[in-house]
Amino acid sequence: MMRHPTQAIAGQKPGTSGLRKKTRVFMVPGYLENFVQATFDAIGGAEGKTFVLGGDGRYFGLEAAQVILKMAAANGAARVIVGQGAWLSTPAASHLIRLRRADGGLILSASHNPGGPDEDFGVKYNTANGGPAAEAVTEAIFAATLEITEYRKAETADIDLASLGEKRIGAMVVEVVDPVAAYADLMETLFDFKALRSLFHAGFSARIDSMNAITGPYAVEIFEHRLGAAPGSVVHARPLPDFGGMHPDPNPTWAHELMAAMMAPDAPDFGAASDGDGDRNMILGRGTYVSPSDSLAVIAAQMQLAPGYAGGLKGVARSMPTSAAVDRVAEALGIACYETPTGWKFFGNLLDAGRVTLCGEESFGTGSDHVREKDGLWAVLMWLSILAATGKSVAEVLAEHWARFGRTYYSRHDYEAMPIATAEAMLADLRAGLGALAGRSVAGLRISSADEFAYTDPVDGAVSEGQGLRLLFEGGARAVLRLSGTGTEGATLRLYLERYAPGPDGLADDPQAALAPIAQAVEALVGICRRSGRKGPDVVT
Ligand code: G16
Repeated sequence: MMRHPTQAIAGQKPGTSGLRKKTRVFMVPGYLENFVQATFDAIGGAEGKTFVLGGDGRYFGLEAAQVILKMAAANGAARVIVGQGAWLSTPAASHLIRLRRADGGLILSASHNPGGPDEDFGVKYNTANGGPAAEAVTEAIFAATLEITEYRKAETADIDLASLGEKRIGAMVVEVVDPVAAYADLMETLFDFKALRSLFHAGFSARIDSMNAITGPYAVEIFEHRLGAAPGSVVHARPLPDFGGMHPDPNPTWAHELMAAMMAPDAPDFGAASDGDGDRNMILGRGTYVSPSDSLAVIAAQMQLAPGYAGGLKGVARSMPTSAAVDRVAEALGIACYETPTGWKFFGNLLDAGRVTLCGEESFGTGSDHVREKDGLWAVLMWLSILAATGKSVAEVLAEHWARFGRTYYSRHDYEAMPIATAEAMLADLRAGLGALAGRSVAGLRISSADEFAYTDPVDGAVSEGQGLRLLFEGGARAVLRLSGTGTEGATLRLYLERYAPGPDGLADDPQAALAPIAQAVEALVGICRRSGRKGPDVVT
């Protein structure tokens, strides 16, 4: 074991989901080491503990895994369970932590951000419940990064992570496991694989786009091998260190190949895309895009069709910027609906306390209490289960949902890589004027209330402030503005727009047209384009 003197490095503050930086920043000697040591220090040391380790296969992941293994050994860990090749999707890592009763896990990913030497890398610590560390833990990690004076790392050759089985670094066991098997088995316990096999057997066609990232091997095993989808149904199935140049963010902008295929006349029945680490999903039908907020609401309404959820839902939770579509389902079902800040970590306590079964976010995240992360392939299996049980198309399922509950038009507009000062000034000005907005009309819309979202965790009472600026308009339309906590370049300003149409008329409008008056009112008030010189958003979901 070697003790290495080190010095605090500024800026190692975990964001919405772990520490994300440019890969080259992580590659600077000592950078990763400092953060990992700070993590061990913040959780009371690694002595005698068991951890899960893996990531989405992106550039520098293997090297980072070797560093972490040597550091875990030097810090006295008893065992590290690693996915073969240092591969684990985020939901699979969450499952392994729970299944193996590990003390925690380290996930090597920058999620939906591109990968490669000039792109992004990230490290996230998950706790024993399988979920992202709560804010108290990430704050303790950040505090430890500021106090660090040394890190510990075993001086030893790299461990063979290509072959399965148990290896050792000194007294610590390194257990290399199949990254896919346990996760695929878990899915079999939640969904009726026999019914899904019959669906594919009857000629149902799907295009599952893994975006050259980690879900490839999982999707091939589950959809092609276990469910009998036609070979080749999973595209971009091989995880590549740079994702083959793809930006593995499952939204209409970045998953444009899939969008084009699904909007073509010969489109398959169903389409879906995953992100880098497999926790996000985008759902499509032939000629149909399902907004994530709608996907959450549809799943809430139909989840009991899957055997794992036949007993019904305890409650649902959504992040504040996610549309209220699921709230209407919760009301109809007579179950609780919680509104949390952005970040899956805020669902952890609700799931652990048994208050909710289903959680979701507008940022293409959906999941249940089977793990403590959002789970992209789970959402795909849930949609397939709904289609198999109802015999309906994606478009029909959506239309029927809107006819029953009304439609919540929804869109998110992202302005990426803005100068930080410009983005912060816009929000600061809006914040400063919030108190005077109620009753004011902008661009023909009257503001009924305006505030900044704060959250008190109903389980442990923890308070999170500054979680997004909200503008409510008369008639129930809403705009939310906040800065992303996951970007690595400048600031990403997110503008979330929504408007409820109760039906029966006006359920089939174009979402951007339906939301344009709200976007115009925000522009008049905040001046995102005016003040930044931008012509429009970079990403529209
Ligand atoms: C992470 C979080 C999500 C969050 C998303 C966007 O997802 O886990 O809860 O909604 O980032 O956050 P922000 O708006 O702050 O960028 P992922 O898939 O990147 O881990």
